[in-house]
Amino acid sequence: MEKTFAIIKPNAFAAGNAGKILARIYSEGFAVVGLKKLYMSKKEAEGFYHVHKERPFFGELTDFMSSGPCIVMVLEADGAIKKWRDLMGATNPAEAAEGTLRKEFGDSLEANATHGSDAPETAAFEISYFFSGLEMLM
Ligand code: FUP
Repeated sequence: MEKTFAIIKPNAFAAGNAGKILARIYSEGFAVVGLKKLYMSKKEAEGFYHVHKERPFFGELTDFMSSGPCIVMVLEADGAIKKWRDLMGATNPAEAAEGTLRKEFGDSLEANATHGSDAPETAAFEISYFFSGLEMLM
């Protein structure tokens, strides 16, 4: 079994779509091994997205991620990293396929409803950034 890190981003949380997204997570067969609501500070968002710090959109992206509460999660499944990225769809909701979360709940490239780790190394960093071992006991 593989673990990945996921976020229900501030736009999806504020729109009241967290329940629908969680229902999809369960119906697609993920185990939710960690879950909490938090309201990231700007500094916390900058630390999370540090790999993008030289990119032109870093300031706006971290403003958005610290603009309201979100739900952070650790999901487990066979091939969880790819499985979750497939369920999310393309980064830009305008390009995401029918049936994907970003197509249904995304508002823009930045406010694209969900986040998911893109590789085992990023999953390990992102999980440890938000969760302790105690918070993932099953
Ligand atoms: P993804 O792995 O699908 O989340 O996409 P990226 O790592 O390419 O992008 C990270 C975050 O930056 C996404 F939430 C989308 C956002 N982004 C922008 O806001 N503007 C851009 O031009 C590109 C990405």
